[in-house]
Amino acid sequence: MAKRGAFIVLEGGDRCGKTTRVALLAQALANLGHPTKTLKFPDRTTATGRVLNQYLTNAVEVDDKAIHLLFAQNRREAEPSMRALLQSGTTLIADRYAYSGVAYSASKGLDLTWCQRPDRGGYGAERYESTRVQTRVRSLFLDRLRDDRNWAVVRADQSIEEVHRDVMAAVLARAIRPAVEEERVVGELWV
Ligand code: FDM
Repeated sequence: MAKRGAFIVLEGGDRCGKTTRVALLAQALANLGHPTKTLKFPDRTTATGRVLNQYLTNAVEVDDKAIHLLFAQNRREAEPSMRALLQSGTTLIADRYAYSGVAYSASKGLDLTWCQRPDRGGYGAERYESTRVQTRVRSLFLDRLRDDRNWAVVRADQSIEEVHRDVMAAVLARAIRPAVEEERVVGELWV
């Protein structure tokens, strides 16, 4: 069986530098010879993504549980092509994924385990940019989600080069090595 690609997710609060990190990481992994593609969630270009964009920019109101499921649906739409890319050896780097889904919805009071359900196997200017929401999201990321076996926490209050060094160390150890050296098939999140 051909080696599969790694699936790397960068999560964090709004405006913490994820987009810069994704670009730098993609370049560094490509330089190491790994075919690499970047993704961003929510993907605001699809039909579900356009509704999510309206929600995030306060153009429409949507029930908390309904919008959570729509974010999950937006990821599910991308799943077949992501699996195909991973299985064919392309490493994927996502700017946010299901951890944001859980942290942002749980920050509004939804049950954390309920929030994980739609992504389980088989299945500022913007609304959230307030200190109150970001503080709750941060503690959900750090206190409730960090024990996850896939998860590495990187301090963002360092220079761009220092953060990149820490991101690379985490990515090589947690994602690239298991994907490339163990020939595993692409699994499920939160099984
Ligand atoms: N967000 C993102 C969620 O609330 N749920 C999700 O499942 C995902 C993927 O959308 F406020 C929120 C997090 C953030 C916004 O902003 C996306 P960016 O600037 O496009 O990352």
